[in-house]
Amino acid sequence: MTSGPPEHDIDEANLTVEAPKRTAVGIPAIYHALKISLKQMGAKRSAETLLRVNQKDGFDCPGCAWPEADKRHVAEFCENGAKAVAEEATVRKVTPEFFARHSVAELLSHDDYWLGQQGRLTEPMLLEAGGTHYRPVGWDEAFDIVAEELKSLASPDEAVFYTSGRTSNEAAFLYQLLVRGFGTNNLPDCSNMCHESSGSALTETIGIGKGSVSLEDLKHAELILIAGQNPGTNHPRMLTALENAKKHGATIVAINPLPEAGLIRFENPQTPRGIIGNGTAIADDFLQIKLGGDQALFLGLGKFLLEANDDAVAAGEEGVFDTQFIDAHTHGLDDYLAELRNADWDEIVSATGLTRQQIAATGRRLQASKSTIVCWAMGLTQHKNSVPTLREIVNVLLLQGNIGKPGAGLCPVRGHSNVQGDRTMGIFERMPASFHDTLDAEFGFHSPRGHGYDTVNAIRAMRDGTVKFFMAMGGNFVRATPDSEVTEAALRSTTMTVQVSTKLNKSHLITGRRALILPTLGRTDKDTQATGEQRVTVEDSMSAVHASRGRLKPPSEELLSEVSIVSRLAARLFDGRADAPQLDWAACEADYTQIRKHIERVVPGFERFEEKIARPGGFVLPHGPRDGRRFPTATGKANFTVNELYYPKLPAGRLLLQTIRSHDQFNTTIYGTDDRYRGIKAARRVVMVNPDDLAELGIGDGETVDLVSEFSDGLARRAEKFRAVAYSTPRGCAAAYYPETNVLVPLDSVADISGTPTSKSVVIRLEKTSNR
Ligand SMILES: Nc1nc2c(c(=O)[nH]1)N[C@H]1C(S)=C(S)[C@@H](COP(=O)(O)OP(=O)(O)OC[C@H]3O[C@@H](n4cnc5c(=O)[nH]c(N)nc54)[C@H](O)[C@@H]3O)O[C@H]1N2
Ligand SMILES: Nc1nc2c(c(=O)[nH]1)N[C@H]1C(S)=C(S)[C@@H](COP(=O)(O)OP(=O)(O)OC[C@H]3O[C@@H](n4cnc5c(=O)[nH]c(N)nc54)[C@H](O)[C@@H]3O)O[C@H]1N2
Ligand SMILES: [Mo]
Repeated sequence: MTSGPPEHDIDEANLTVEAPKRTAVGIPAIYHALKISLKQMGAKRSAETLLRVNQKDGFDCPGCAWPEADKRHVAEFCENGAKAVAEEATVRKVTPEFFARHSVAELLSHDDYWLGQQGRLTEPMLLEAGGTHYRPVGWDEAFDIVAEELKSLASPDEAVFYTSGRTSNEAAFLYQLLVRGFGTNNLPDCSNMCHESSGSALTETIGIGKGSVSLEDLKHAELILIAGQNPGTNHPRMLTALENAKKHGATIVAINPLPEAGLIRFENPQTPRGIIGNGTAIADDFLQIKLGGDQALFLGLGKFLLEANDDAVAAGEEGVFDTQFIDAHTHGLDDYLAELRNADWDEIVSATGLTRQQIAATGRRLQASKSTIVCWAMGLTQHKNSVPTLREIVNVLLLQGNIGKPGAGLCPVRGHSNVQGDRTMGIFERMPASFHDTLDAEFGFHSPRGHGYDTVNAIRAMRDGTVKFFMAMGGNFVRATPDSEVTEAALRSTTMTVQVSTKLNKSHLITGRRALILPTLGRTDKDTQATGEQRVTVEDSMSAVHASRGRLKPPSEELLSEVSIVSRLAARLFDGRADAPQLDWAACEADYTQIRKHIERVVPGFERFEEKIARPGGFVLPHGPRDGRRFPTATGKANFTVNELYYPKLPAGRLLLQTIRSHDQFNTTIYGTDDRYRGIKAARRVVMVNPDDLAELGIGDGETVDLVSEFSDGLARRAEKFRAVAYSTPRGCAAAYYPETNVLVPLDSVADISGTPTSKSVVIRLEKTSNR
């Protein structure tokens, strides 16, 4: 039934390449989900678990942040949700004996797949200075070690506290309080590498960094543009929503350098038709855009609408713009229109790699649509010009009044299941003054006001010796971050690294002088405290907050919840200090409703929190633009913006590399070795390249090459031994998987304004491996 972990690392020699699939999901998806789940959990635990994913009395799927539909299917799970659950609910265990058997050096020789597949962490472990092996350590001793280390720092700003996006609202709220009580705003999070560009662009233009649509809106949209997102793999349940939208007559346009399977055609395993039929064709049009060309595309779409508007007005017809909306709710139209008039079609065409006809066809769809939604993910947020790109999207939607009306709006599709909620709770290196004021009043202390480090600045600060202590609430910092070699050296130069984790990963092995692993409960685990079983809350991509309760017996009696870990550390660290936040940490640990009472008083939108999460499906947080076309920006209106056109320009013989997820991974967690929809099997070190580029570079399909990154700092960053695979992608644009390629992403190559690493545009050259 269940089977043990893999004995070997991935053998890249086993690579096979098949034709990419044209359809996503369907029966093979359920089959694959069950196969993985049976191996990790066995039949009984599989049934107990999978049937409770995203159900109203169950737990929130630890996978992506796509919202749950009101009318739930018996099993509201998808293949990748099932994999995420199996990964966490596995019966495999990493015990103290495991650490006694394997030295840190030996573990480090294994790949991410092997490490993650070993099972759940079961006991707190300590790596002493100069030690070769982790040894078990009691919780009390572990907290003492951390508290003493923190107290020994010359300044609280010498510490950074990272958060990944699975942490519950309750744990996140206490964690940021702990950190601010300690005296720093150094709270980088995975969002800095993810949707930070969305937050930056939306806060400035519409006054709130969150999406403005609901599932209901998607159902009633006339036009949906999906740009820079691969939902078939990363948000499979979104395909059900898109299928529904199609049933209601929506037109869907996919904008992507790669013809991703789910965007083309979708078979819904939850409906009989999906099982027997050919599925629903999702995209009506596919714009195979060049990497980084979306700013130019949306500029072109705005220009198209302006020209159509001019024509209509000249002919005495009704214009294309929603002038009522523009007059009442926006600011800056004239400057924007001047930008559009100045824009050059030839430049737009060459920046996008699309034809003028293709852009005009999408323009006509926009013109005809009374309600348009734009969805996006990492393909738009991880470029140098990501913030300007997203501002241009806002511009286009504002022209037609597509914000704050049914069936229309902005839809950034979030990654981690509670990454949006963590932000709402204050996990951010620069929260607004209003948050600090309320926090200080609630807890009778003075929180620091200076901005803290985001992820990239935290790495720089460790590298430069200004930060000496690193703690992570989940995640896998060393693998998720750019410039792996620089980041590894930065972490190694610290005096202590502390990882609160569920599963073994490389961040436990690339450590400061001393290191601690603090194992914790996951979403699926039952969380029992002094007053009984606890539930937590999470917020999805559409601002809906709901409760989540794990049901499974935790993998070890030794595990503490994230809330317990934070509370006990805080009690140790503050130990009666008069200037610390005034809070009964033990009472919060014993009863999470106490934490929710504080959240209710500090975070806007959480009034009657406990009562509202008792309702099935929870509640939706307020959102000015969505709820009433209220735009809390500096101008009090939605802002049109003017953005200098930027797009990547490649030197001859070079490629622009985007680093993406395969179908068998969740970020740095590798579930398996296949990227089924793209036809890549049994290996991960592949680089997908346009066949004409391969021919021009004199590289054969299947040949082994090194990827060499070229950046202005002149450093040679190299990822060795990748197989070149001919693939449908625009000329000059290549793709390979993350995290194997993070070594190529220069630390200083970040998006303007948001500081997000440019993981989707890395200039590389290919060198035949044998030539070295
Ligand atoms: N199963 C699974 N689910 C996940 C995750 C996972 O790893 N596995 N990760 C979660 C997280 S944290 C996140 S943030 C999301 C990520 O979800 P996605 O953003 O879908 O993930 P990526 O694999 O990075 O894919 C980026 C997509 O954008 C396209 N793209 C790249 N550059 C451009 C561009 O310049 N323009 C356009 N138009 N398109 C471009 C790529 O071809 C690809 O289709 O998924 C979440 N859900
Ligand atoms: N090159 C490149 N780099 C990227 C990206 C890219 O597209 N390309 N994408 C970026 C994006 S969008 C993101 S979001 C980041 C992801 O960055 P992270 O969030 O840091 O990475 P994950 O791989 O999601 O973290 C997995 C680890 O989290 C721990 N974990 C899982 N569940 C829990 C839990 O409930 N509690 C606790 N305490 N720990 C838990 C496990 O130990 C597991 O090993 O990576 C970024 N890096
Ligand atoms: Mo993400």
